Amino acid sequence: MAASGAFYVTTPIYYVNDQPHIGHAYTTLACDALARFMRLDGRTVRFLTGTDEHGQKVEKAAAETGLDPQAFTDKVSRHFRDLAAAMNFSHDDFIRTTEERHKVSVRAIWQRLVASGDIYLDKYAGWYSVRDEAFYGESELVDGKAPTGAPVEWVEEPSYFFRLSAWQDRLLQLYRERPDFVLPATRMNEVTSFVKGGLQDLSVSRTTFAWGVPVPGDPAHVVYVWLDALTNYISALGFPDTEGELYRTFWPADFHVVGKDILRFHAVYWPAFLMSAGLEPPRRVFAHGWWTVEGQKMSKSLGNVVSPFTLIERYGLDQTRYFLLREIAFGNDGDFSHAAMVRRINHDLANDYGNLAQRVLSMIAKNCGGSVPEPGPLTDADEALLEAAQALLPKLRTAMAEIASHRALELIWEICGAANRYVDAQAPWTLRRTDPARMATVLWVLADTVRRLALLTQPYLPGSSTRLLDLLAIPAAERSFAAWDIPLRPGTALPAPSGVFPRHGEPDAA
Ligand code: ME8
Repeated sequence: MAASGAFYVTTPIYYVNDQPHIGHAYTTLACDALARFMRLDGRTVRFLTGTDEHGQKVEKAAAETGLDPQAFTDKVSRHFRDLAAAMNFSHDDFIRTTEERHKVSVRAIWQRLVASGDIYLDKYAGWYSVRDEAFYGESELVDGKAPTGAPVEWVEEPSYFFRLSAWQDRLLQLYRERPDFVLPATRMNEVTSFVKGGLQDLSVSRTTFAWGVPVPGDPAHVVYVWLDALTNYISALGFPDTEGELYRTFWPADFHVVGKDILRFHAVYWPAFLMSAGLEPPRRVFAHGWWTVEGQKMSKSLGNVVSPFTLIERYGLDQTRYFLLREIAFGNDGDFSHAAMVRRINHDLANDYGNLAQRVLSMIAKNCGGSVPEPGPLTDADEALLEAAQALLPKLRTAMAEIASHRALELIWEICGAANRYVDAQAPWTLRRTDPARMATVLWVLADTVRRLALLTQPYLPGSSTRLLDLLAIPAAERSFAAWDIPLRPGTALPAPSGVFPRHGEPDAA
């Protein structure tokens, strides 16, 4: 069992056949927000991402560029690391399946599957989609294509099989015992009915190409890329050393976060492999939805692939993070459009949050000698705002337990709205002349509310939240959730205020 307080979250490892796009950025961003939240909340977090570098799809992409697969994967994998840096991801480890530590782990899990009697040699004859790196039965094809729309080719070759059929009952038992094994709940139903429909044994080796981990004892075969890839989640914890610190602390993973396209691999095949290998299955798999772009499927052939690098350059980093996390409910599908992005930047970030902080900080700079004002007795309106802000943290904990960053942001913005209404109602600019002591109280209430908002926006908008906390002179030791109830100290000198969320110049409407 994972040690109490430990929290392990993983992203899919991305194929290095192509450039990263917003879909890839999105999954890792969701995990980043979750990892940052849990760290701020005092958990010992391990956050893993990486690249999936073996298999026919990558071998083919390498051949098309004229590079050998290793040189090609070195090059493309770098783009994913660059993306992680550009997006300010806080991963603790980045695994590549071409690393020796991973190959050792793949060989070890293979041997465990052999030892458990679940591997046998036979012959595969059927359809294969290189794009999906998946086998399809005749009855699954739709108009001669994979159900995903990917082209398929006929494959006939000697192959090792994994006795997946033998794991049907154990899988159904796992789903019964842990109804939140797959989230959202609708996805759990999909998985359960797929398994109830009956499981075929799974081909787990290939012989018609060489770019992979050779099967121990039979190097004519390479391990099927999905068995290879899934194992990354434990390779990165030092498997096969199950007594090592990392494995003991972090396995089983709290969340494997994936797109809905690869749920079956994570919720059916992976727990079956693990149970067969005598290892614990992960705690939960979250399958999120799909981004389209201006109403269309994102694809190279349509030429509408959105690059996260371009978004960051055009709109700003935290603006991009905010849009992706807020625009769609985590789990649902959603649409990217520039108009929607500009609306979010100007309305939510510039008008609501940025303007609140800027108004409060500049009034304090001008009217309170540039230091945190001293509050007097509190009115009902003051108490109401302070209490509403105080109540945010437990609500966010509930939302983030299901990776609902969109909900967390909605809740934060509700308080932002309440604070803006409070400023208007209290009119501190009038109090400046009529009742300066009352003005000081109002500005203190507001500044402490901004402190709480900035503490809570750290997981989602890390750079901007740090700037806001700097503007409030919050010491480094008081930026975790442990400092939630340590209020702003009157008299603390504040730096000169500056705007944190500029408006975007382009028009809102496309
Ligand atoms: O499947 N909307 O890698 P991959 C949302 N190597 N998310 C999207 C998306 C979109 N339009 N497009 C991609 C693989 N994604 C395997 C995984 S894991 C052991 C091996 C995200 O490069 C989403 O998370 O095809 C999806 O599951 C993943 O990218 C697929 O990445």
